[in-house]
Amino acid sequence: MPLPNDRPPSLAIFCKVVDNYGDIGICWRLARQLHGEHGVAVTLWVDELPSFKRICPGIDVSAEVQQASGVTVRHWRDQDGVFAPADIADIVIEFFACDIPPGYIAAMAQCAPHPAWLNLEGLTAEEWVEGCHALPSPRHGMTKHFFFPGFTRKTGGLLREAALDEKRLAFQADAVAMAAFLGRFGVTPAEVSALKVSLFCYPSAPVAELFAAWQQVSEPVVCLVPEGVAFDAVQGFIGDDAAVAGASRTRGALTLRVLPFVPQDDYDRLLWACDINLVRGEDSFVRAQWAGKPFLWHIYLQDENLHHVKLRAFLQRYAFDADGVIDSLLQAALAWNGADADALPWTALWPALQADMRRISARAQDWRQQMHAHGDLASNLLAFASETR
Ligand code: TRH
Repeated sequence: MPLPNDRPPSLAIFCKVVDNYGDIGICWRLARQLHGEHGVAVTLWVDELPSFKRICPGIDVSAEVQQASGVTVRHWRDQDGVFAPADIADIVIEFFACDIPPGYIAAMAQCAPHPAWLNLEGLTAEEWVEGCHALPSPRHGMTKHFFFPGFTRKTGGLLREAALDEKRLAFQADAVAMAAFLGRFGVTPAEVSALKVSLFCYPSAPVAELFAAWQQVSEPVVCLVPEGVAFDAVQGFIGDDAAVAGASRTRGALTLRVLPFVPQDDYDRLLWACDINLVRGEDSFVRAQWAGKPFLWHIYLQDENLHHVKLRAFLQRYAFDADGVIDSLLQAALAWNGADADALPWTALWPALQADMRRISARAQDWRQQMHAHGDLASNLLAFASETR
């Protein structure tokens, strides 16, 4: 972005935590990358620090202002602040259409030039996104632009750090490091060579049915689930002990291990170390795609089953290869999300999925390459901000 004295731009991200970890997860990932790779002076305004602390344990939940990985983190408490033009960043991002403070907008309007003002939207594979990405919208005498992440060249792409592949390949090439990482969660050497599945989903996923199916398979399955995820099904499987981090139970072919909720970078390592990843929401869904391993996505529930439309839009892009639709993957993905009224039981869906694992793996790797070609969201966003200012 061209600035008078060639200084890197400053950028403010406003994040309201609606629920869970995806809102802050995405904003934190973006903030870290913008600072670490592009030298941008980032201020991350976030209204809820305890959620932030779960994915970034160094966060002080009582601090008004703190530094984390070179990013200034400000506790966003109210809408009433008074700001001067000097307080305003060169690029202002409101995440998921959160309302940024009126005083901040008033000061933005006094800046010359006005800051680049972007509304960073949610990820969906639906086709209309291409038509809405980068659209301008006049506001308070300024222009706000919509910026959509996405799966095609006509969108902003997906968040991906420049060194991500290098880190993943180094980790996966080091069997000792990988076993030591898994060992931190109690995974034994014998379990390291079993089929390893990470589990992150919303409470509505048919987890108990999947556990029942896994108990009956011929080869051992080790399921690694962060504490609190699918709590009822996990507690039901664990039995009398509390389903807290460190708890585990083996029944039939399935060993279930409850993990602590790990920092964001360790969550990547978990995805890289597992053979299949069950992910959810937006950010873990994208990380599973960069991991390039087979995955099932549990989509965030929306009213009137709008999420089923979004799920199908993604599967239409993803669940096929040169030989056509990957039926086992499609069926399992729909059933996992309650989107198929005639779904087969998991005792049939899982073996079908496993039988196709080589094909599904190849598709995951292909897709990763395809997504790479669209650049990365942070770089795309900076380039766009520079054009609009
Ligand atoms: O937590 P999510 O369900 O988040 C969101 C929110 O619900 C949001 O409101 C909604 O808009 C969005 O989904 C679609 O799922 P998500 O997006 O995968 O975010 C989880 C974050 O937590 C992600 O950054 C990875 C991180 N994480 C860890 O750091 N450690 C862990 O142990 C786990 C399981 C996740």
